[in-house]
Amino acid sequence: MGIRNDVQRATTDRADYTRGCVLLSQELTGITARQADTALRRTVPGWQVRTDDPERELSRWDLYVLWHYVTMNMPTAGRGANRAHGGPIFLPWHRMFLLRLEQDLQRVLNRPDFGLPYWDWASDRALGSTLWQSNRLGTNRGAVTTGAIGALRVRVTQRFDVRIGRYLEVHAPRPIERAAGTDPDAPTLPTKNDVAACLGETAYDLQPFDIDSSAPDGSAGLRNRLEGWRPVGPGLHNRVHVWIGGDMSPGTSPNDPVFYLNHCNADRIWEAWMTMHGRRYVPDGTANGGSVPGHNLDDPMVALLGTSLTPAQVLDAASFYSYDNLDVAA
Ligand SMILES: [Cu+2]
Repeated sequence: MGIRNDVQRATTDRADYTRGCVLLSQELTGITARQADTALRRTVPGWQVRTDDPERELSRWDLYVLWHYVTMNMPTAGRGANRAHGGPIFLPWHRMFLLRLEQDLQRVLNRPDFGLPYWDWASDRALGSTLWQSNRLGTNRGAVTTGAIGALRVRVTQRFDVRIGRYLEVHAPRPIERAAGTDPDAPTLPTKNDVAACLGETAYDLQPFDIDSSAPDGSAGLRNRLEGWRPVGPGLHNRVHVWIGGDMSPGTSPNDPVFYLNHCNADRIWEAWMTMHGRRYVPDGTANGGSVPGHNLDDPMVALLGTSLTPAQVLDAASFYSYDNLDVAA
């Protein structure tokens, strides 16, 4: 069982993490762009993969990108909601997603006790932070071509076309791209006050269990505040995506290793919240507790790699990993 440490403090874990990400992006699966296209078209009518080379192989890393994209494009009831975002399922689904990547990293690193590191963005907010040195996570503006993740390659990118809508492009391998701090919607990273406000939420989630979840007293529920839709968006998790920009913006954002560092910190805040408020989750699928199919306590979550889990099965992280500390707003 791994301990999840601060990426800025845990030197060995950071080096292992960046090395493991590159290894997974170099591990070809035998699954081609053409096969991914066939599978996608079979899943949902109108979905497709476009490519200049149907025989191009996807890496293990690319399968996570594909998994995230697919789940994000499976809508559920509620405004802005899908099977992984915009509703209560957001935190448990990403917990399962990170768990699978963590297990893959343990395998390629041959380190069964490896724990995914987290990035405590609220205490590491500078554009010039050492995190962005080439021997850490690489530059936060432009293409990441040198250093620890300079060899990581992106092959799967979300695109939009007015005639066919959203689609996936499998293209020639290229480096990760970022544009930190350039989007006027998120000129800065979230603050410790923002994190403290998450811990102050007493409900896990609120009606209508989507991106509008909020109450007249200003509360938004832990999930909606931490995901970053209310009371002011983009906040918390969403704000980190928008602040980094580039490959971190679209549904293919797991291309960037920073995706997992951000989600690991969001998961840590959720864990801190449960330590304070109890391991509570809504909706439970009953008439009284509310029901949103695909988001309920015992609904199986969309799993492309590994077996599916339910929110109930991941509510207690202790059976999978632990955090070095839960002083998330300190
Ligand atoms: Cu996501």
